[in-house]
Amino acid sequence: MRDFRLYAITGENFHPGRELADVMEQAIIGGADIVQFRDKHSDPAERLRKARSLRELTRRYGIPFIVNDHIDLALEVDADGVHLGQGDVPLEEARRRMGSKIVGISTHAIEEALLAQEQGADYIGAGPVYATQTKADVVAPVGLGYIREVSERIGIPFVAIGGIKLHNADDVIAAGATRLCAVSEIVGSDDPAEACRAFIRILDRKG
Ligand code: 3NM
Repeated sequence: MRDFRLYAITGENFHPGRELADVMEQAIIGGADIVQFRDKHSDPAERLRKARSLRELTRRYGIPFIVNDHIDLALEVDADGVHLGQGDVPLEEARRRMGSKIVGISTHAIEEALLAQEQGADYIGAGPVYATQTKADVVAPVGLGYIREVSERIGIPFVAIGGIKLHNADDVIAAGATRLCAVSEIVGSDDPAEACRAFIRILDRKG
């Protein structure tokens, strides 16, 4: 897959009154170079409408579009890939259905990361690095130690996620992350473009 640095995930209830695609367009303008549609609450029709609008948006900007969990939806809107949780569809089944498209998976322990790599994931999420309010029933924070471990032992791309903010991004990068993912710090911001620019400045400083 094409590499990326700043992974923006949609949030629910973070942008009242703002259209989802407009918020994500601001994120892209600021430097987000991959977008995931994560939606746990919309009804199917609303979910399809949002997914279509984000597909159109990401295509216009030429960046990958990933759908969380819903393989049918990913295929229906011709997304570039799907992102799985540990409790979702098994990775091998997702691979079968997605073919050469991107399949990513969240991991919270090195055993999960090694298995994902062995099973052919294109990338993994590594987290939650810090406590997060954004994901319900997420495991306890894994801390920077997990980022260090993944950076040393995993060969496929990994993106750090969970409680990543502008004020702690430097520490996450120092632990070995070269790709960051944030939900609330981007879509919860009054100015998602500026939040992304600030993340990119931090990523640029690295090294
Ligand atoms: N996945 P925020 S943490 C969607 O650890 C998600 O797998 C996680 O939101 C994982 O940037 C998380 O607002 C939520 O903390 C991240």
